[in-house]
Amino acid sequence: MSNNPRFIMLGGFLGAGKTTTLARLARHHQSLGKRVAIVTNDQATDLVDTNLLRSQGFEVGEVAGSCFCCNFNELTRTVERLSAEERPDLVIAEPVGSCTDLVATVIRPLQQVYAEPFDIAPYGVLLKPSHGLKILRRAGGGGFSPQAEYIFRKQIEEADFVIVNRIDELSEATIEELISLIDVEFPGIPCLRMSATTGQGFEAVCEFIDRESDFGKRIMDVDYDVYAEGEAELGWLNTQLRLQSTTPFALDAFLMTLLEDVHRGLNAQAAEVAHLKVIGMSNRKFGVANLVNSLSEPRLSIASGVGTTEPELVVNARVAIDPETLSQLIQATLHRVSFEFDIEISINTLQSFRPGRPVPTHRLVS
Ligand SMILES: Nc1nc2c(ncn2[C@@H]2O[C@H](COP(=O)(O)OP(=O)(O)O)[C@@H](O)[C@H]2O)c(=O)[nH]1
Ligand SMILES: [Mg+2]
Repeated sequence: MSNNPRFIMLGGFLGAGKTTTLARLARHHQSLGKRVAIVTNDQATDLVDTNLLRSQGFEVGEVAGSCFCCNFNELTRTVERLSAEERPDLVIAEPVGSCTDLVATVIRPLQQVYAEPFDIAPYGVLLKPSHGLKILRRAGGGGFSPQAEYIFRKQIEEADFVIVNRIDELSEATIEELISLIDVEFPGIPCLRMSATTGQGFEAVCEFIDRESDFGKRIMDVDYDVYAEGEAELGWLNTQLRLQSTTPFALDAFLMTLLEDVHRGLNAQAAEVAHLKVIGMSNRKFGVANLVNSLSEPRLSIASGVGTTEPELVVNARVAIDPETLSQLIQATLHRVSFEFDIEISINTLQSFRPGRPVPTHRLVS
């Protein structure tokens, strides 16, 4: 292996398990004595993932305001900031889950334009089984428009390898079906299976990521009109707020009640959830709840176990619904649940929008 920092990017749809996987990957490499820096990315500030990874003790730089591909220079500046004091051995990057064409707009430019050399790892894409099954079966009812499904497919097409995640929740028959659906539509792309939460299959993923070969070359045709329409189908919301109560309340119960109520509200409007997540933080303790599709239920992925009086919350929602409706629904639910828990709420920041048309800084197709 060269002495240049290794650049590992893990793609995949919203809620596929990217953050969970890269936290595991970062811990794994730290345990081998490596210095790891993580870069997160979003269309706006106040990211649950950044707060979550920092709460877990990782060094994290955030590229906020647009995706890596459209803000390539901010990606490289962020990596340079993370390298200012001590050069990392590894930079692990998580792109926005509605992005594709990342080989041409991030990996190739890192190799061909950026002056600092990186040792580029194979580009892995996590497959989200719940939406993946519906989309790849082409049976309809996937919850998203054909344009959003186009993005889902393009994400797989450019992967050096695909990881079917969440196998702890899948039967052997379903795993086999997913792998054969991928093989039929994207022949030749190696397909691994993993559970980012239990760690099953993780070792094989690490082995693949460590491979040295001519990776990051799967350049493809992309119709940017369809891509832009697919991204714009999603309503995006990021908000950061503070809760205040005179007596301690159970933070985890608040997070779950909030997501359950938002879920009910979105189901009433038949709005498909791509990813809805919330982190609550209080005195270095934190809890996280997630919902990754409309048919499942919210989960407390990390329990804080605390009673608290003044936690900070960050909520991120990516849902196939008009952003103004999403914003009103989430604000109304926040107020209702706070009232139920007898808590004062102050919303510090709130941004809600549809992602704009992707206009990459670079697009290298040769
Ligand atoms: N059961 C199960 N849940 C998972 C797995 N990987 C991720 N999750 C959960 O799925 C949700 C979304 O994961 P996250 O890593 O945030 O996805 P991202 O949007 O791709 O970064 C969280 O609640 C995770 O705890 C897995 O392998 N098995
Ligand atoms: Mg994430």
